[in-house]
Amino acid sequence: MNLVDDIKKLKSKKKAVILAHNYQRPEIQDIADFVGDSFELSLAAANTDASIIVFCGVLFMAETAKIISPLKKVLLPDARAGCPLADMIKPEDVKKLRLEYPGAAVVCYINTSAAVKAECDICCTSSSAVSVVNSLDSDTVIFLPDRNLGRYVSGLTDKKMIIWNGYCPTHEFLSAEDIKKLKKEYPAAKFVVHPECKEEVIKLADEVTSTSGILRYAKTEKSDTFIIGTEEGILHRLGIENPGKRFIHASKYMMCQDMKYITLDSLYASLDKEETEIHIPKDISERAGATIKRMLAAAEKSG
Ligand code: CIZ
Repeated sequence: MNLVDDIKKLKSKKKAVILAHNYQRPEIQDIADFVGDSFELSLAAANTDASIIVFCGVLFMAETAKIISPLKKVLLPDARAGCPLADMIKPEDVKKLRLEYPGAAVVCYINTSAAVKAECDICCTSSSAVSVVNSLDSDTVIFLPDRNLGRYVSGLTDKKMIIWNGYCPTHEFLSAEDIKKLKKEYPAAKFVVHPECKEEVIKLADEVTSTSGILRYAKTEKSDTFIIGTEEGILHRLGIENPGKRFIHASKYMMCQDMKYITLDSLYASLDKEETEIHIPKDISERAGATIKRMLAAAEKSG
């Protein structure tokens, strides 16, 4: 017997479902029932009959799944798997911003804690950020916590944007110099980048999009070589879904340690002991849920 078989057995015995983010280790993606971005995974969690969801991702993602499916048991296999970007803003910061900019709408990126989401008006993902901001009645928008995504959105809206100064350390690593070098080496390659990257990098891109957008772009774009500007985990799925195409990772430093805490060992232990269970106080869960539901309503409206 090996660990993969043991996990599969335990999963079916406990009627659990395993969800893995696009940035997870290859072996975790391979054993998962669904692989996707945080929002796709939360929807998968809501649509499953399984009563136990093992969320192989980071804390804010597991929290989002729990908010959407409060009656299900949501497990995060390694309690250390956090998000430095999400940790760059606290609920008190949002309260202060509201006092400073009365009347401004508050938009939070999905990379925020449940407690921060509870203080905001509407949530967004990297793929819905522009349409969410443009859907608001208010002329002034507070956008948090990612400064790079905020700056990117500000170029595609007439709203006055107040942008929190947070950033994802993994995406911040990538420089324009790295890309210029790679473009020289692979002149025919398309460069596709995540909007959490710096402005100087985004300016060089052929396409700026979320992880699910990167996966779609690689499938539909005619080119056979791509430079990928996001966390390395996505290269596994890109390779599987696009035989014959070549994917060059933009920087070996774009590796999220938090995502990599989850291993086959910690996944097995999590299923076995049913740890670490996500608990969110009812009041926070309800208010954060309303923030997420407003994003869904905005997406439905914009088609
Ligand atoms: O929402 C996600 O999963 C994140 C953090 C990034 C993305 O673009 O998918």
